Amino acid sequence: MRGALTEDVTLSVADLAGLPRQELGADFHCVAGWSATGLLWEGVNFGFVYRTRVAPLIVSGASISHVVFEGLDGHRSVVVLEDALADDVLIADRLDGGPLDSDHGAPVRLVSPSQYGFVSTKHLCRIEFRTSAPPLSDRWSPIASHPRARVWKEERHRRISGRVVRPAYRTLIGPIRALSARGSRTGAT
Ligand SMILES: Nc1nc2c(c(=O)[nH]1)N[C@H]1C(S)=C(S)[C@@H](COP(=O)(O)O)O[C@H]1N2
Ligand SMILES: [Mo]
Repeated sequence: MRGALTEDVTLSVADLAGLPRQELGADFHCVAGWSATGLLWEGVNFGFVYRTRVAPLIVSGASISHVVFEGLDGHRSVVVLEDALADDVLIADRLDGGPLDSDHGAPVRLVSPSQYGFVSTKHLCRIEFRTSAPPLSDRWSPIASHPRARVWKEERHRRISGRVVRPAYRTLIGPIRALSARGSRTGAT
């Protein structure tokens, strides 16, 4: 973990096992229309880690606004600090009673079930704490992801309303599921 901190913090998988554990029953919604229901996640509350390990190291006068979660495959999610500190945001290492498998983000992943799936970075390897929004690296795209991505507000995309794309995504659920089952996430953002 790094960013606007006086020093880097390293948290190993073993460290996580020793922190207060949280169980979280939740549904999970991909922005492209499919959902997984009734999941039981287990891990450490992100807010707990932030308050106990990160906050004491924030550079004096700095105010963290965004957190960037990075996966071993290069996937990145940018989360507004307020969203990251919600009660239901976990650094998870277990799902449905067993260790996370590689399909679902082993060894540890972020889980933020109130936000669309792309926020929940799998294979988490690095967390960066920022004092402003990182520059948008996306090429211009009509389906650029929404900065808050709150499911209850259907914040799927930055530029188009979630309700408008919903019917199109519905027709894609079948094909995307088939691709996902083969281990490819192409198009399934
Ligand atoms: N590292 C990494 N994390 C990722 C992704 C990814 O491609 N790489 N895809 C995201 C998207 S778009 C979704 S919907 C969920 C899917 O989680 P699952 O594979 O456990 O169903 O993971 C998210 N986290
Ligand atoms: Mo997704």
